[in-house]
Amino acid sequence: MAYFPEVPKQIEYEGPKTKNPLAFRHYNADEKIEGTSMRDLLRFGVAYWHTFRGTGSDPFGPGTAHRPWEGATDNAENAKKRVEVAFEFIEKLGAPFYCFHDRDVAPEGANLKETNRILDEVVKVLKDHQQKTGVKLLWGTANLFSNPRFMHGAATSPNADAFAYAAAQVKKAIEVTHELGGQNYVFWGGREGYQNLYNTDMQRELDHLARFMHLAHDHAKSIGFKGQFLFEPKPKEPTKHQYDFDAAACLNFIGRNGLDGVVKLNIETNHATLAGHTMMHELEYARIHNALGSMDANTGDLLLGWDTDQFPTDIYLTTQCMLVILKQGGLAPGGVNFDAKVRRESFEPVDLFHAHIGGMDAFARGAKIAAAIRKDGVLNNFVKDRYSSYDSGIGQKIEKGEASFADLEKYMLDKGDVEKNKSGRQEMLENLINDYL
Ligand code: XUL
Ligand code: CO
Repeated sequence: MAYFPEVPKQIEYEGPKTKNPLAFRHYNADEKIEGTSMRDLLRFGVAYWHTFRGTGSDPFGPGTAHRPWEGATDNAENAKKRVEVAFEFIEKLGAPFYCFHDRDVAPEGANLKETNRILDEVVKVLKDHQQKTGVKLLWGTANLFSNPRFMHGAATSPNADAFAYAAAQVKKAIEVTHELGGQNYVFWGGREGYQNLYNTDMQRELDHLARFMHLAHDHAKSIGFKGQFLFEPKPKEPTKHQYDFDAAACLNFIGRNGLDGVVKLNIETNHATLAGHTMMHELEYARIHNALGSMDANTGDLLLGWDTDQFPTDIYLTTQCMLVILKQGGLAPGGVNFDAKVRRESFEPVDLFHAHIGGMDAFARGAKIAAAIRKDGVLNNFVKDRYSSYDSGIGQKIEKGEASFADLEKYMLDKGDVEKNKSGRQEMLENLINDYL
């Protein structure tokens, strides 16, 4: 059965001149960038929650999305049928990966036991489709935020029962991620944060969150799950203050709680900008700490201050992302997951294709541009030269730890003043980047 009859069997690469909206202009899976195929460099993932569960609802009205395959009830049968829809979509698009929360793929039952049983049923179908299509699971995660039991949070809830339920749920989610060959497991805070410090013991909540992660890691080890754990920063929404605020806050949490090397980061564009950072900043901050694991690709809106999760189309943005990703030599075992949703007004199934094709092309183009910039070495050479005063003389001594404050004082007393500063040439470099677009 074809759920997307107006879409050909395979979205093909037709090159930049094509007028076909259901074709790639830049994403050419086998074409190599810096020696790696685009398929293996970009490792695109489709987000089950937005693409197959998104309804287009907003606080002012119910969903608008026209999804003819959806039944009226959210039961196991529907969930299994939806897997067929999902895999038809992913296969036609040619994305190698998908990502899900437990509750995206399977609904809750009357109690935890039944919920787990339904999940197992759906996981069988997912596994079957993965085998048939070759589509792989980039990461799994657990939804610890939608059900009212998590009204105060999950691992950071003041209610120990909520912690226990969340633990049981994550245990199961790691197990099914393992069963499906998932290459990573994501922790996004959900409601792990607070609205008001008058009613919050921040110390205990943070300790509980650390305990939770260690327990998750212990369990992963005990079942032989070798996937990478990823923590996903986000500063606000749904709580006023999320504990996983940004890359720096997450890395501080990871380092302070003995989770170094155990947990890396999944960086999301709209979360970066909500935290007052550029995406490039967040990616680079994670990279220099050896913690850049994966990314959730999307974009916010300059005029709107919330998590709009739009598909990325801005070539500057994707070029900046790819400059960092290429510097790291790729994201594997992570990837580029489109944590993005079509607008409420784009309600037809084919809009899901237009959105993903645009996002994939934007990243492919950004990758080519970033590779060209790197090939010419202009930025690299400029930065290298800018710091060259540390390559010899007093700078080298500072970096090697061979100069004390007294030595530096003597050096400056002898010299009298700073010799010369060089221009940062910001505008020249910005012009130069435009040459490559
Ligand atoms: C929420 C968000 C999540 C995570 C996974 O803003 O980004 O969908 O990516 O829980
Ligand atoms: Co995300």
